[in-house]
Amino acid sequence: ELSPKIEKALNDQVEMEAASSQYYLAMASWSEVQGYNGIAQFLYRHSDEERAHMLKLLKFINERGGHGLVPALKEPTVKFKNINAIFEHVFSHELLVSKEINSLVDMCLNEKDYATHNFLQWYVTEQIEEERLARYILDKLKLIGEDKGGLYIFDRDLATLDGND
Ligand code: OFO
Repeated sequence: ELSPKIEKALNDQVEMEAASSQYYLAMASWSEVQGYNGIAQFLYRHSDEERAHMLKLLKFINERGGHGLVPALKEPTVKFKNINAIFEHVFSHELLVSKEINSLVDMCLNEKDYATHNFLQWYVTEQIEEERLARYILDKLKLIGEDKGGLYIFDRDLATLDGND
């Protein structure tokens, strides 16, 4: 059984994942409108992944005798300066998510909730991957600099880039 404290913390994380999904969706839509179709595809996929992260949490809460709550969400940022700004945003957002996951893990240990602690290991691993991917993309953008041809190729490559690259 989940303690009310852990249930509340997990529901807060449901909200964070749902908000992440919305952020990525807004970035995807902006990129598509600007003509960056490959980047948009990458971000649409990422938005779906965040929704999956949210669902996994919500179902776990229910399985453990709690109630997974569907949160109200604020409108995300919908306009961006450029592609670099998008991926800097992605990176700092993922660092924030990692921090939240870590404090959840910490709370589970303090509360001796080993079942939830075990469940959260999936998210710990996922965040390593998310940070790595965001860093990889920022490094590529640094290499590209102001080179328009480079950005064109980057956009094309992102259409098929996934977590395993
Ligand atoms: Fe981006 O990993 Fe969930 O939030």
